[in-house]
Amino acid sequence: RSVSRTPVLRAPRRWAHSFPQLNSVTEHDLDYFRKILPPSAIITTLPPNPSPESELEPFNNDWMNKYHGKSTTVLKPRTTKEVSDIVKWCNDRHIGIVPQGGNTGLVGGSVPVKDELIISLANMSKVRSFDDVSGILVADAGCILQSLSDYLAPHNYVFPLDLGAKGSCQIGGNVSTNAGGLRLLRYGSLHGTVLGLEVVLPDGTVLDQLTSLRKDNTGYDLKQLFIGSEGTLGIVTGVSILTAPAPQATNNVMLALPKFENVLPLFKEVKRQLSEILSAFEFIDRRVYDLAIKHGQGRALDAEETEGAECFVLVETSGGNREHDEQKLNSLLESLMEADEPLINTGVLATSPAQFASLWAIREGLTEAVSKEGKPYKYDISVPLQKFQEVVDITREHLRSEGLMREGAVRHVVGYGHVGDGNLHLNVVADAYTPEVEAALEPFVYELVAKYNGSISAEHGIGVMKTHALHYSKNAVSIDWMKKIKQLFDPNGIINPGKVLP
Ligand code: FAD
Ligand code: 2HG
Ligand code: ZN
Repeated sequence: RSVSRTPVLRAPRRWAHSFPQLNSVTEHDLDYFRKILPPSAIITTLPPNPSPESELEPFNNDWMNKYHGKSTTVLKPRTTKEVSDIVKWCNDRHIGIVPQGGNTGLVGGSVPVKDELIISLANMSKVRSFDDVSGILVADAGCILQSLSDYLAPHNYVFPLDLGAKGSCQIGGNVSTNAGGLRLLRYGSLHGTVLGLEVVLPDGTVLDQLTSLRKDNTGYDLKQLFIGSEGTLGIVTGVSILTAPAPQATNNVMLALPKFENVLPLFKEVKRQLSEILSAFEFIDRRVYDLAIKHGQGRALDAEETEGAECFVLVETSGGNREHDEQKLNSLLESLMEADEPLINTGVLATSPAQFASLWAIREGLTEAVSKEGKPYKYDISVPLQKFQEVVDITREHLRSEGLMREGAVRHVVGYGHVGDGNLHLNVVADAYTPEVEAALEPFVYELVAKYNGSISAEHGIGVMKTHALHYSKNAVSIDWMKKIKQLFDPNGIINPGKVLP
């Protein structure tokens, strides 16, 4: 395979980092928090009764253990009123706040930069209402995604969002990151499915936009500002969302491809033949497939079946009639296998619920597999589909030319992602997070993305990881208006300081 020339590096345009002047939480603040919260909702290392540091650790360190905060205090309010009282106090006292959901974010947005107060939504986890005619669900922001899916199942509805972190991530965190996930191809983004939000603004005011209307053209759609703003404009406390009728039949098949070049013609053919029942089309390169198997994510396909495969595609169908869907899928497989120049080596069709789950486990387990293998540098990018493999190969070649593809530095460069959404997850698995590896990767990867007119964040967000690189995907006028919006909502800069904006 030919590897294109590496792009010419330009010096990164860095904005001065604008972390506001903020105060630390004191015993005086705790006296106030104790008036509104029970002892079980406060974890603090401050006197007079300090909790052990270990209790704060899961809140101060992110999922990858890459970003580390130094917060002394975590509060777990139970109601919107309690959130509002805490935020108002912090705004008056200029105390920084980090809103935290399941802490599964992958860009360091959910942990403090310094010693900001952490407000965890974990104690706000009730379903407020569900209408089984419209499918509209209203829930507290701290509801865990999996528990919402479980709640909907007996009503024959599904949540329009699904992702590997579903066992820990919260709907408030999903909305705040505008999470994409595995069902976006079918149900679209949260910008479309979220109908209303309840948000505590940085001065403590409760913005109640928790409507359950499908249509509402009454001026500015304020809720959209909070979807994907990563907790920098307010704390989401309630979410109203349109869920979908559960499909009557779901099937999946893992396709092994001899070469990457077949992915796009395959995508075209799969879309043409499966049309309305296609619900996922996920790309997995060979190296990351092998890591998934090595680290026990899903059951390995037959070695013979995967021999010579350069990559894999997981296709899922969701439809209304099992017989009809299976017929479509079978005839797709037949036509693919019988073509003069087959696009696939083989396809493994799930024939039982356990096999269906196991095929998904391979895909959903990739993130965990790379984390078990080493320290992953994650680049969650939008690039033209035909460039997916090129980006992975160029990055590997670049690291090789820098002398970093070796033991003690970088172990693997892998790619996987949501083909249907044009979203590649480029993961560079290193032995450790080091300035040397980071300097080789950044701005190299961002320059590459810019060359393809892509986005430096397709779904994980900017967090603290990419604030300095925002300009690769947003022009100066856009960044200027983002700053004005931040200033308008949060003039004291207390909510999630140091995140998103340069
Ligand atoms: P957190 O990590 O706690 O927070 C994320 C950001 O949102 C932070 O900036 C935080 O301050 C803010 N925030 C959290 N809750 C609130 C709130 N109530 N109000 C205001 N701000 C808030 N992401 C995808 O898009 N697609 C995927 O397929 C996907 N798969 C993943 C798989 C794994 C195994 C892991 C570990 C992560 C994955 N992610 C994925 C990333 C992550 O799960 C999502 O970003 C998720 O939406 C974060 O939710 P959370 O509750 O964990 O939020
Ligand atoms: C996924 O699609 C998630 O699995 C995580 O967005 C991607 O691990 C990653 O880089
Ligand atoms: Zn993803």
